Amino acid sequence: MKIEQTLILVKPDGVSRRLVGEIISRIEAKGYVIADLKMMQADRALLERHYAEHQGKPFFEPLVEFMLSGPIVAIIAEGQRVIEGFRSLAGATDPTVAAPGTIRGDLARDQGTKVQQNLVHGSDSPESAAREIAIFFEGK
Ligand code: D4T
Repeated sequence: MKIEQTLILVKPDGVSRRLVGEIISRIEAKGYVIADLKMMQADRALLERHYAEHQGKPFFEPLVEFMLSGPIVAIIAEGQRVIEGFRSLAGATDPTVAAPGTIRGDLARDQGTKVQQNLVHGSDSPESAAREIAIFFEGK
């Protein structure tokens, strides 16, 4: 059986707040394997591909601007049901209501910005994971 993989991003707020280690620790402590990892500065073309489903929504441009505002860390994590498991570790999109115990619930809050600064992204389905891994890790 092929072990499932997911694409995780530590967003610019996670890097600038020095939470990369904390976030990776939570992924590893849960038992998932870090299969690949890189720090990078995303460009607009890459983000427009990644967030294609959100094109035209009011938060799209603020989201792209936020994701361009500093370096991010792209991670491939793997393990049985890691897609679902990381979404659970991350917590709800809105950090104000994300459950305590989750990455967003413990470490993020509303900053009054046009887009939620919620520390992490995680793929939401096997199809998204395959698509997003190909965007951030060409050739994988
Ligand atoms: P990502 O994609 O970053 O893991 O977040 P989610 O899967 O939890 O949320 P998403 O793709 O629906 O949204 C992408 C990104 O946009 C921000 N956002 C989203 C926002 O600021 N306001 C909104 O109403 C929505 C839906 C948060 C994450």
